[in-house]
Amino acid sequence: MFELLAEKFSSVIDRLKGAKKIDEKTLDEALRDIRVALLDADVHVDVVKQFITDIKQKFLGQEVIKGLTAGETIIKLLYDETLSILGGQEPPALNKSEKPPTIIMLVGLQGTGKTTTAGKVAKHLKSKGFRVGVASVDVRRPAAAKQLCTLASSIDIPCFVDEEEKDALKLTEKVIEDAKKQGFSYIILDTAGRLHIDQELMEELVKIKEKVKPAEVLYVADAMQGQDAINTAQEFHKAVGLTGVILTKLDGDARGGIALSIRKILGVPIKFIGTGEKIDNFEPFYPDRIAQRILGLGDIQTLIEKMQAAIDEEKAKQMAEKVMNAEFTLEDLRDQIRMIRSLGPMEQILKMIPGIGGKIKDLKVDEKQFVKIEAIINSMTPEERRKPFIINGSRKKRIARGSGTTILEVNKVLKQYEEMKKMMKKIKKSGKMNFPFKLPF
Ligand SMILES: Nc1nc2c(ncn2[C@@H]2O[C@H](COP(=O)(O)OP(=O)(O)OP(=O)(O)O)[C@@H](O)[C@H]2O)c(=O)[nH]1
Ligand SMILES: [Mg+2]
Repeated sequence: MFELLAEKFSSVIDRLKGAKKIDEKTLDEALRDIRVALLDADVHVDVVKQFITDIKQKFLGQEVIKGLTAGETIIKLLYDETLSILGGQEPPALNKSEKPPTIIMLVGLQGTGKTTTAGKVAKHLKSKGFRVGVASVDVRRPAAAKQLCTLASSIDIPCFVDEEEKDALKLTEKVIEDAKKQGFSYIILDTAGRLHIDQELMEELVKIKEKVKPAEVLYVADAMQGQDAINTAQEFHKAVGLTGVILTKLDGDARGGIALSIRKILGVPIKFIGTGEKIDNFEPFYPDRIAQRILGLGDIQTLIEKMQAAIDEEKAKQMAEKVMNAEFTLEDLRDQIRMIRSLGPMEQILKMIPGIGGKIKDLKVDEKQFVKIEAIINSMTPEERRKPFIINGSRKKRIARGSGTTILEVNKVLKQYEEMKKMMKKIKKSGKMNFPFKLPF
C-alpha cells in the first residue's frame, strides 16, 4: 500500500531537495505533480484541493525554515500537512465508558473485516491486561456467530452469541446482558455487514446502538475499496453516528487514498489499522509512520535533524555572546541548569566527560540542589533576575517563602551566580578557559 504515492512523492522530493530558491512557477509545478499523484491514489478531491491550497499558502506566507533550503522547506510542509490530514502525531486513544464495561461496536459493509477485526481488537486489549469479551449480533449470516467464537477461542477470549435468536434487537439485549455479568473491562460487539445502504438495516443499527450505549462505534473500512467506501462511510455516519474508523487490508496493493481522505471527510479519527489476515496483523494507527512511508522516512529524519542542529547552534551562539558580553543573568543560569538537567542525571553526564569519568567514582551530585536553585530563581520577578543587585532583605524573604527555602539558601544562589559571572569575565579577559574548571555548586 502507498507504493504508488511514495514513488510519485519521492520524484517530486528529489527535484526539490537541492533547490535554494523556489519561485512560484517551480512551486506550482511541484504541487501540480503532487495533486495528480494524490488523485491517482484515489484521495478525495476536496481533501486534495485543501492540501494543495494549504501548502501553497503556507510556503508563500512564511520564511524558509531555519537550517533548511527552500526546497527542503516545501518537503517539511508536505510532511506536516500529510501528518495533519492523517490526524497528528499520536494514535488516538479509545473512548471509555464511565463505568465498565466499555462497549466497542463495529459496523460496516459486508466483508470489510468486522469479525476478524473484532478478534484483533479483543486480542490487542487483552495483551494490555484488560478483561475482554466478544459478542455477535449478526443474525444475517448463519455462520457468523461460529466464525467469531472460533476466532475468540483461539485467543482464549469468552464469546457471547445465541444462534437460536433471530431477532437482532432481542439478541443484542441477551448477549450484552450475559456479557455484562462477567465483569469485563471491554466488550467488542460484532454486527452484520450491510451490502448496500439499506434503510431498515441502518435503523436496526441505530436501535442496537441505543440499547448498548457503546463508547465507540467504529466503522470498519476496507482500504482497497477506494472512493465508494468514503461515500458509504458518510451515510453510516449520518445515520448511526461514528466515533472512529478502523482501516483494514492495508497490506493490499491498493492505492491507499482512503487512508488520506476518511478522517477529513468524516471528521472522526482512524484508530487502528489491519495489515493482514492473521490476528496479530493489527496495530494502533500511527499517523507519523504512514506519513513517513508516503514521503520517505530517511528524508524526513534528515530534515528534522537539520532543523534541530540549526536551533541548537543558534542557542549556543546566543549563550556564547552573552558570556562574552558578561550579560549572563539569573534567567540564563536557570536555562543552563534546565538544559543540563534535561540531558539526564548529573552524575552520568559528568562521568561521560573524557578524563573525568574514572576520577569521580565516588562523586555524589545532589540533584535536589538544582531543583532548589530553579525554584529560587522562579520565585524572583523578571526584574530581579536581570538585576540581582536590587534584591534586598525583604525581597529575599519573599523569594525564600515563594520557593519554600530559607534566606540563607537564597543568599547562596546569589553568591554562586556572582562567582559564575566573575569566572566568565575572567574567561573573556584571558580568552581561554582554565582547567580544572570548577563549578561553583
Ligand atoms: N489481507 C487482509 N485481509 C483481511 C484483513 N482483515 C480481514 N481480512 C479478510 O477479509 C475477509 C472478510 O473478513 P470478515 O472478518 O469475515 O469480514 P466481515 O466484515 O465480518 O464480513 P461480514 O460479516 O460478512 O460482513 C476474510 O477473508 C478476512 O481474512 C486485513 O487486514 N488484511
Ligand atoms: Mg462478520
